[in-house]
Amino acid sequence: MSAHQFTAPLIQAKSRPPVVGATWTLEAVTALYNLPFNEIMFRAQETHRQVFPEGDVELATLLSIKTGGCPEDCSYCPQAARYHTDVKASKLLDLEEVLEAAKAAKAAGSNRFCMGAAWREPKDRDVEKVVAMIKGVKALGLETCATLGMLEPSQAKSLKDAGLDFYNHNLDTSEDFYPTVIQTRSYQDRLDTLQTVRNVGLSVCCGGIVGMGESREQRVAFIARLANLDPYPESVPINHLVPVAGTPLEAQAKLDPLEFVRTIAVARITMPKARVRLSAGRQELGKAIQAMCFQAGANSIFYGDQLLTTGNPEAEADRQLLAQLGLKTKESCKAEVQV
Ligand code: SAM
Ligand code: DTB
Ligand code: SF4
Repeated sequence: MSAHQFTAPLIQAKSRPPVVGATWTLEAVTALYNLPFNEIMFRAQETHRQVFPEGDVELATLLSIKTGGCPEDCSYCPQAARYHTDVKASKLLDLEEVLEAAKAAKAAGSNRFCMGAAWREPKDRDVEKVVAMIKGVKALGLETCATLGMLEPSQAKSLKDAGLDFYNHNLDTSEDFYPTVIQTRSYQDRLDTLQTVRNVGLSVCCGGIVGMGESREQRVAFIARLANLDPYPESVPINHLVPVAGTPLEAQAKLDPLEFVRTIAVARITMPKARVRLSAGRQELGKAIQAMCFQAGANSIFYGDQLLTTGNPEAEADRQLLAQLGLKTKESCKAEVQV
């Protein structure tokens, strides 16, 4: 076969536009998951290149502003008070500590600073303190994100007025698998907070965890649910379960890494304009699987040596990986434009 014959069908397929504004049926998402591996990777790349031609990677740094002691029962979470893990509960950090961490994140090249608290829901006096943190972090020139649990409308409004850009609140899995993982709140509680957050004009960061023992069908339903949110989230963190000793999921069998890559690809195809973030569990994936995830359309990572309580690749290792793969960061792209 000549080179010309070989490239012709690829050029034809490349013109397929990203699917926007569609309702994703379970059948359509199942069909994507079932594609031959090279085909799903090709389609994810096709979508990714059309929507993000610069191919940059967003760097988000996480800080646990209130660790442990959480009253919820999320089976995966080392911060739930009822499980006996190595996590020590601590009180809300001071403003100065948060701003020091944000300055360090900015100096290391982060785009976004995400503040996470192990709360079921914040009290109004907690929100006041987080408002001061958001204002301080914004003043440093970073995008801000917070994940504080369920919110009342007035609390969401206070956060928005303080300059918060994103609120992270995950659906975590499919509606039918959810009660096997969490009993202290319902799927509808999560959807209600997401609506509250949208109503005040905040951008939504919403994703979940794979590898908790859910079936392929349940992963399909989870991704379809995210993609059918109207509008779908601007940021989609896909966490790989980190099985933490002392949690009910500590001995969960590991998901096949290629199934994780497929999940990233399906998220990219069904939510073309979202930043799809490789989140918890990235350290355990290794370089080759991470590289495949970037090929599958992931374009955001948590950057910094620590997530909330679990480990993350060292920032230097990430810089080397991105350089090895020839991937630019969002900050470096911005700098090029400004020159
Ligand atoms: N308490 C708030 C809440 O639940 O929305 C915010 C913090 S919570 C730790 C944020 C997210 O971290 C969870 O929704 C879950 O997706 C992820 N997460 C927590 N523990 C994890 C683990 N062991 N492995 C993977 N992801 C995890
Ligand atoms: C998200 O989906 N992943 C991040 C962020 N949102 C807040 C949290 C991951 C936490 C992993 C477990 C830990 O480090 O405690
Ligand atoms: Fe609490 Fe959030 Fe952990 Fe659930 S995931 S136990 S709500 S900190």
